[in-house]
Amino acid sequence: MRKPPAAVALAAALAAVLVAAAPSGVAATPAPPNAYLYIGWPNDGQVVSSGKPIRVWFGLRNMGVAPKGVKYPNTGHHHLLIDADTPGPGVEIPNDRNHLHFGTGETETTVELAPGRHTLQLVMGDDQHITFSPPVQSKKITITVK
Ligand SMILES: [Cu+2]
Repeated sequence: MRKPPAAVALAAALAAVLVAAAPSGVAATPAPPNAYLYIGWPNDGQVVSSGKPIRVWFGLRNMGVAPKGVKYPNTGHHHLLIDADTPGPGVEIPNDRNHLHFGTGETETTVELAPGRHTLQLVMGDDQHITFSPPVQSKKITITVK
């Protein structure tokens, strides 16, 4: 098998870099003015008992909740990030055990976490699970499970 000429490989690498560097916030849904997202419970620094579900309350002001797939101005749905960083504006929020989607419009949940320290943070996503611009996200809190 022949290797591609170095120039072709370089061009491909450069194209990959350009795609990765493209501004991601351009097409993001604009955030409603004064949107404010917060975790109502637990509190930052809270110590909770292991072995039982931890209730998490989602607080949101100046913005509405709509199920996933429903495009309506100034609405979105909640995402709870566990031990993860927010992805920034205009980015599709991953869907895995560290990024929980609440696509039917839930405003609270329960989670079970292993003993230790964990961070929790909320971020709103639009009808397509894409973060707003600017992002609507809560303060990241740390809790201890023991
Ligand atoms: Cu979502």
